[in-house]
Amino acid sequence: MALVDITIPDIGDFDEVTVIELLVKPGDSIKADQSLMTVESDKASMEIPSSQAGVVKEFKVKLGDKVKQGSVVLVLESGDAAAAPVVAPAPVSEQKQAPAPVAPAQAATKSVAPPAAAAGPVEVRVPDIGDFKDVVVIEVLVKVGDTVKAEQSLATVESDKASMEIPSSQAGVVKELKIKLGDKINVGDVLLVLEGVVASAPAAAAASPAAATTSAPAPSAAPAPASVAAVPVHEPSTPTGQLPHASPSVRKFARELGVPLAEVKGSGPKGRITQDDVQAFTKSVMAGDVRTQAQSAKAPAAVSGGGGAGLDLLPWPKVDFTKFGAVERKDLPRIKKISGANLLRNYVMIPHVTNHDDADITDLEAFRVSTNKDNEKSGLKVTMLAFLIKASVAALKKFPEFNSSLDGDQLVYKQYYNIGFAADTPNGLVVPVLKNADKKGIMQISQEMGELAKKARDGKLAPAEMQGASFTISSLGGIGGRYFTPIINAPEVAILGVSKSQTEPVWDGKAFQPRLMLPLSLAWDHRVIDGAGAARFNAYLGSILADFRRVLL
Ligand code: CAO
Repeated sequence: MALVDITIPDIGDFDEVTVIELLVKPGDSIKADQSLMTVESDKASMEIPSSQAGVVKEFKVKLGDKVKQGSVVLVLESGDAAAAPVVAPAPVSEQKQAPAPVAPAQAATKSVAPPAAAAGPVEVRVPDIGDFKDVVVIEVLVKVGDTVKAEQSLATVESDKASMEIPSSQAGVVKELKIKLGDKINVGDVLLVLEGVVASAPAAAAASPAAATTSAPAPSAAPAPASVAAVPVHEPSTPTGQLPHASPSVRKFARELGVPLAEVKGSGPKGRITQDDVQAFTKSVMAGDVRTQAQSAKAPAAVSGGGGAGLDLLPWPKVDFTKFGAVERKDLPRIKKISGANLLRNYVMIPHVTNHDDADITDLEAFRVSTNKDNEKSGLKVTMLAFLIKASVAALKKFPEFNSSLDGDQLVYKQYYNIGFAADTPNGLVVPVLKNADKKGIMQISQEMGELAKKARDGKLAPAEMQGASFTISSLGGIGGRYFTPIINAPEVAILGVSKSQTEPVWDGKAFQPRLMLPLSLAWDHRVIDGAGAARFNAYLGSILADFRRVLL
């Protein structure tokens, strides 16, 4: 029994590569040539084979470590005493049995020299890919008509131990592709024909190895959806002995998104995972159609017995509507996409309760009508909403928790009274904010509200005009209906819904009197407000609307 250090063999011109997957674990018995780990640069991934048989004693590297030729990666307990002195495996070219990793740097840098200042079409050939023969084209990354830069990856090729991207030796426009998926190619084979090759192009092909491998743009530069960051990054620390079948750029793309590649179904030849597969998987997870293993592990079971930590809903029903009749599809307007996401969060995350009440606005309406008559010439019209804003400010002052926000275990009481009001626009719902309503009279409120509502309808509201509300009113009074349950506009804690007033018989103790009654629907966050407080708020608001002089008290 002897302990043997297994080192990284000759990996060509690469300075450093990253350990991305461990394929064995301590205690495993391994054969000579068996793959121990996968390492990766931005252009190639390759498996590192063991130079001899034995039992894995200890890893000297972990995922994410950078290694280079000669780095000790593993200690092996070898049964072969003769093998004990072996410390560093022979360079690739000398290894007879262990299929050494290809030196992909050569592929990336030692491109076939382009003809200088070529005017006509130029053939781009397979560069030196080390000892590998008959590598299979598993991905063609460009098409006829594409403009390619020097060093841009043209195709991914693969052997049973490594996959690598073949860069273009120069810039130009792809005139003709000479390869297709599944082709077996060798050094010197023509990959494609480029035209419009410029005289300066050869300079790129002469770039240093490091420059050649780092300057080439990754073929998959799609931005990662921000929310995908929430998906735990795939950490393949438990060796599976089997790598998901994907090219280096696809692996990199998946890692950037935190996509567990092992869970992605490949649609390429022999189940190879393409960038489209990773994107489709990400979309499915985002849409809730698919769950990663990590998400499943965190979520409760679909039936009773779950921990209640997640919603654990059934997938959204998928219906082929055309089975039932003609349909037309239209994209949701931008505002609806944005407001929809906000409304959903608020609806799901806030324990809403709604109190309904009526306010007697008979006298207030008479005052409003006479005020409008007095101001007829000015063109400024006062609607009930202006009075509701003013009355709400009085109620917010009396019940300050309605003008607060929840921040962890603290309540933030605002000492300003900025009232948002929902406005219906051709593009969807927006909520302009009337600032410092406590400092303004009914006429000024009416005027500013009119201006904000017009801007809202014209789609000209500035972001600042939709921010900073401490309470919101949603009035459907101009349209109709009797009570509704508005959704609280987080991080506010309450919202007032107002419906159309109508004359109703109200008992005055002796007889029914015709009174103009305004339906009020106050939705509140039960984490902050109690039912009794909400009932008091509504009653107080109603009392002010019934007799506005109470504001002065
Ligand atoms: N009861 C009876 N009539 C009412 C009323 C009420 N509660 N509120 C307003 N009215 C009347 C007004 O007096 C006006 O009458 P006249 O045409 O005779 O003058 C008419 O209804 C139209 O009012 P308005 O809607 O133009 O003005 P407003 O100040 O009441 O509302 C605004 C302005 C921008 C809030 C409104 O136009 C609007 O967009 N409302 C929809 C809000 C909404 O979509 N809420 C739901 C959000 S949740 O999806």
